[in-house]
Amino acid sequence: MQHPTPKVKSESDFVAQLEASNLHPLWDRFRTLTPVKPQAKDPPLLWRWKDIERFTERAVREAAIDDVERRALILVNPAFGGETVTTSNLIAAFTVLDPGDRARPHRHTFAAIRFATHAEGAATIVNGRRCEMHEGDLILTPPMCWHGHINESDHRIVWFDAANIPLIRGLDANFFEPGDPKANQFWQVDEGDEKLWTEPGIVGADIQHAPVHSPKYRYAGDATRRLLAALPSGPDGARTVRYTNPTTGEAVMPALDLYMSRLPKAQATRPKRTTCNMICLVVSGEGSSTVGEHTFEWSQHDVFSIPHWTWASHKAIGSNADLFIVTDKSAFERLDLLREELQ
Ligand code: 1HN
Repeated sequence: MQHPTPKVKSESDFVAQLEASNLHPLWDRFRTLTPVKPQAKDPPLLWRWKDIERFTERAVREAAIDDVERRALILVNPAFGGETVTTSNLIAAFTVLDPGDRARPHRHTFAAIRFATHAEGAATIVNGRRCEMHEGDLILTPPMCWHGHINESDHRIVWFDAANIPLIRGLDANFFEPGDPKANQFWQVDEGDEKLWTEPGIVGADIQHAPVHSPKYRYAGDATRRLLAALPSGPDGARTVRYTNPTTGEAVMPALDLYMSRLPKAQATRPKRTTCNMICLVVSGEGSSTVGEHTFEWSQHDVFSIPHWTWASHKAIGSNADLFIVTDKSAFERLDLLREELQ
């Protein structure tokens, strides 16, 4: 399907005169203004954990935590021409903290998350609640919630981060507030009100909460793994968990939406494409994915992107594989722009 060729051939001096008066003729711009379908700027890309890991040592030596806001290595697709973008609307990174490191408190309007890969002994404090970071735990830092990180273990810690910074920058809606790096009381908290949201299926009848994002900040890896083991397969052939706001059953945040898929071994999922964007972290297992015209083989802690409106199919090799998936799907739902197709 294409736009019809415009029948009007405008005199070029007319277009030039319009332009000089800050006017554009729609008939001349229609094709660029309204493409007939989404056209992702980026081809899909795979970042191998073993290539990232070799830089973590140097990052610790060269960037003292007290000199930097966050010690994160961001995954960038060169198709964005040097912009710090992983795929449209989203960025992913790995954060490195040495024993004793504290990443000072701050808050911002973009939404962010951490997923614990090698983070045993670390904690993220979110709005005065201490969230432990055991293997496979997900920690939300929703818009404008204060958060800081601490490594209280005797070993180096690495975790996976994701955020919707490119979306918020595109809207020019970013606000950022640094916290007080010397405020010791920030770190001296326990799980606090996180206790109100840990029991599945029950919530306090008289608890007030702002439903705009999840009031629960920590999603335990144990619980996710239990549910994945119990779930039937979905229409694409994978078993998929959506992380939800326990007060609404909807996505955890209005513009960042999170999933975990368990791929059965040796059976490719049905190819799917969607208008939203995805970043996949390989949590466990090995396998391959065909995304658009590219096929990637991946193993634990590799990361790959699925740009919007690009067919994607995944296959585990040997045994099951789990993919943690970061998307902007809830933003597309709210704008009534979500379209999905399954082959
Ligand atoms: C971020 O906001 C944090 O706030 C950590 O703790 C890592 C990596 C990329 C983009 C934003 C944080 C990040 C990040």
